[in-house]
Parts: sequence; C-alpha cells; structure tokens
Amino acid sequence: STSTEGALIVGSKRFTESYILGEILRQTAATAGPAEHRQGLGNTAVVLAALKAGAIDVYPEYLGTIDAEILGHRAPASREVIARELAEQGLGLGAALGFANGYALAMPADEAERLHIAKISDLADHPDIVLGLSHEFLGRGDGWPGLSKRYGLTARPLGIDHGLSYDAMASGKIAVTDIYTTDAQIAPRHLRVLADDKDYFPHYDAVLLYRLDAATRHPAQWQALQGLANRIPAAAMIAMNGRAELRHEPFADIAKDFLGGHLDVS
Ligand code: PBE
Repeated sequence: STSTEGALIVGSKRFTESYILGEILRQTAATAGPAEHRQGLGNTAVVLAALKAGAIDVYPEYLGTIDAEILGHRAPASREVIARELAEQGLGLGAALGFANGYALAMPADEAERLHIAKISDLADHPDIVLGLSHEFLGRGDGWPGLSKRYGLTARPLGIDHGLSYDAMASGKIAVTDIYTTDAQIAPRHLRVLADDKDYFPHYDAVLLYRLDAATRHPAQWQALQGLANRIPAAAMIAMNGRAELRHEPFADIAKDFLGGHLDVS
C-alpha cells in the first residue's frame, strides 16, 4: 500500500494486544500530523525487520523481548546498555507505556489442583503432560529452549497459535500453554498461572521501539507519542484485550475509547 506523504508509520505484531496498541499509537500521532498503521505484520523478527528497513517508524515492543530476543543478552542488561546497543542499529528505546506483559505458563485450575501443580518446577514430576506452546515461544531465546533447560523439563511440546491455545486447553487437547500475562482469558477460563519459581522470565515492560530518524522526520507526531508515557495501567490493557477477544470489538474502537477516557473496565 502507498502511504500519505510525511506520514509516521506505526507497525504491530500479530497478536491482539499489539494491534490495539498500534491503533493507540496511530490515533495519538494523528492528533499532530498524518499517521498510518501497518497492522499485524508478523512475529517479532518480521516487525523488527520492517523497522530496520524503514517500512515502519515505530511499534510497541517489550523490554525483555528487546533485551533477550533482539539483542541476545543471556542476562538482563541495564536500560543504558540496551539503549546504546539499539542506537548502534539506528534504533531508539522510547517511552514505557505503564504496564508489563510477560510470558508465563498456565493450565486449567481444576487440573492443576488434581495434579498438585502450582509452580513450573512441579511440571518436572509430570513428563507426560501435554504442553501446547505458541510457535514464537518455542523458538525464542527467552522461550522454551531456555525454560526447559532451567527447569529440567523433558516433555516434548506441541506448537500452537496463541489465539487457539485457550480453546485447545478447554477441550483437553493440551494441558499447559504459555500465556501472556495481560491476556483477558486467564480469569474467565479459570486458569492457574504457574509460579516461575526459578526466576526464568525477564520483565516485559511495554515500550516504544523506534527508528532514531523517525523522531526528526516527524517531530510533531513524535512529540504527541510522548504523551503516552505511563498512560496505560495493566488493568486497562487487560480490559482492552477483553473487548477484542471476548466481545470481538474492532481494535480502532477500543483504542478510541481508551484515548477518549471512555474505557469500560467492567
Ligand atoms: N509477549 C509476551 C511478548 C513477550 C512476552 C508476547 C507480549 C512479545 O515479545 O511479544
């Protein structure tokens, strides 16, 4: 698709929250100048490639993802180190949005109760349990390869689209899945989120990841985006994810209500 002359281009990954955040970014930037949203481009690698190539100017990302997956650090680095290494690639670490959305493992609470599973290390006692893990999680540096090693898990996980994993657990096809902690379906599906008792997962604070040149090419839109710093509490993000996933409302409407102060958090 062709873009409007001078438009700031927002990108997003292919999962509910990223689409919503992409719309919040686009609508916010659009208060100051032309802005567009290339929605649901793909997984982290795909959206990052689009950013580096200049096909997009900014997208919502997560600090742990930048640290572990994009920069390949094996232990958490400081914000300063992360910002410096990103700058070497022409990228910038922008405002934190105010919430974190991390990985965790979860399973139906009744099943967890029956099998006495409360924490990830308890899974080692159940080598035959069926894990259904999202494709990206299966291959990531901060995903299954490191998790299984840290916890000594020998189960062979199945790959599944994150969007299908809740139904697959409800129907008993899989027993455990990787959830994103701001997913809206955790409470209504009566899931138990297993404690990460060996502190495997990093923190995934939502942040803006952008091209350094975007700030100078689109100063007005860029300035407007700074207003989003710390504006989105986790409860609001979970409520927005719920409106998309449980009520199937359009991402743009959800973003508009949030920005207008009309988010129904019920
Ligand atoms: N997530 C959960 C992150 C990592 C943890 C899916 C929101 C992401 O990289 O997209």
